[in-house]
Amino acid sequence: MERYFQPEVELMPYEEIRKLQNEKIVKQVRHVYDHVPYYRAKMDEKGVKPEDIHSVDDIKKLPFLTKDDLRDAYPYGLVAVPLTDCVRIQSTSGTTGKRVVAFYTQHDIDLWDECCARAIVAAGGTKDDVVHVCYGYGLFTGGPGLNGGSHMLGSLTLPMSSGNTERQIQFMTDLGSTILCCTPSYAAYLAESIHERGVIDQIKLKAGIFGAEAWTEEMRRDIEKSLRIKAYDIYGLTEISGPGVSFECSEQTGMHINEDHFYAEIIDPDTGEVLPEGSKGELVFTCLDKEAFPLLRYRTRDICVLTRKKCSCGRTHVKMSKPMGRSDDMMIIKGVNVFPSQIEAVLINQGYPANYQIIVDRVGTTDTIGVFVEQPADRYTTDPAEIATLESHLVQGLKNMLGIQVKVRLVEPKSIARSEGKAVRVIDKRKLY
Ligand code: DLL
Repeated sequence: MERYFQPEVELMPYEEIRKLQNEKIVKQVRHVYDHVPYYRAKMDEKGVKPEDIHSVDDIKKLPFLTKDDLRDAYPYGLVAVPLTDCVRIQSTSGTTGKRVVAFYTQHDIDLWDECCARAIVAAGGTKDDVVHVCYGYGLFTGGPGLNGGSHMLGSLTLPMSSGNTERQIQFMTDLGSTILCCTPSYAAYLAESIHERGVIDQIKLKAGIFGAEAWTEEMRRDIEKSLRIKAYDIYGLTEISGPGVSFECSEQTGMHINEDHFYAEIIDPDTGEVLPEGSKGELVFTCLDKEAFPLLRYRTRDICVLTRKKCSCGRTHVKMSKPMGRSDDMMIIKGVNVFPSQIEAVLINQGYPANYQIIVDRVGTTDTIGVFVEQPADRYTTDPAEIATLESHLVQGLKNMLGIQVKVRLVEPKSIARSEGKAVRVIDKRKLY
């Protein structure tokens, strides 16, 4: 069993976690009510007072917060401490509308670093590791989060940031990086580039901590095989702190949520009703002990399932499944719900790399969906008959998975732009009309 960082909380029996959460939520709600007029007004409107909250069971009485609230209250409306007590801001990677800005006190940064340190330990990391961080640094939380966790653990940290693949590989070989932190799409690209340069035998990686975007089990297997590592998922969002809200352990069957800091619920996205354990629905987080930006009942729009099944790693914290795509990633095509991850699974199962682009359009009143798929470099063909056969296999596979007709066009290796951060998989032209 790997070395644990904080067994006293991570292996805590369920009743004790509950007790800790109950103590924290009472204080957290009082802090928010007293210092965030925006949320106080929402509570007042619902007729809920801090005195009504005695335990996490009472959380369901509280109003939800959504991304729209964050935009309404931009930039300072949800900050719960004087600005002079804040030491950092970070911002979401969203490209449309007003960005969401989150604030941190030093306590909040320490808490976040601790969560990321736990994630690195769960991936087998120790102070002897060389942690190569190529998530973006700056406003995006990926770089600063994993950087902070690696420091806290005492590992040698390489703050590479994203991009410059040549230099990434050079440092990786010269400095003997053992743990790689980046988006799964960039990990796949790095793997491809490492093999092209024929330097895989000089790579000392043993593990990767990949997150910030949806990725499939098929993609995990591909990356593990090509980089000869174990690949761990990590989840988080800027609004709640950043990466490390939850992370995978050696069992690789879902991510343990840091329940001593974040309380998770699953709700029906349409009615807002709290669903029982094991149900699929929208993930909602309540911060339990943050100072500057303590969001209560924040709707993530990520769809997943929670489970308390005993985990072989010994950790007792509740696990969330891989998000099955954001509720706002879901495309409705001819009335059918389609997630990019379903398409990716079909492609990888048929031996294609995860380099694809989905185009959704509307012709007259009919939705259409097509996908450009890169051919694998080692099986590249220009023979029209062979291409037609391969395309029709993919069309059939997608039909079986989704129940609708998807047009497929095989394209040359390397013709689809690679991403250094979060990959852009879908172009929905309907949104332009
Ligand atoms: O992506 C934080 C992060 C950085 C997580 C590095 C993991 C690693 P945002 O830019 O605010 O923060 O985006 C948050 O990204 O609501 C999910 O929809 C998605 N997401 C994050 N991690 C995963 C994951 C960072 N492991 C949004 N699997 C979240 C699937 C993920 N989706």
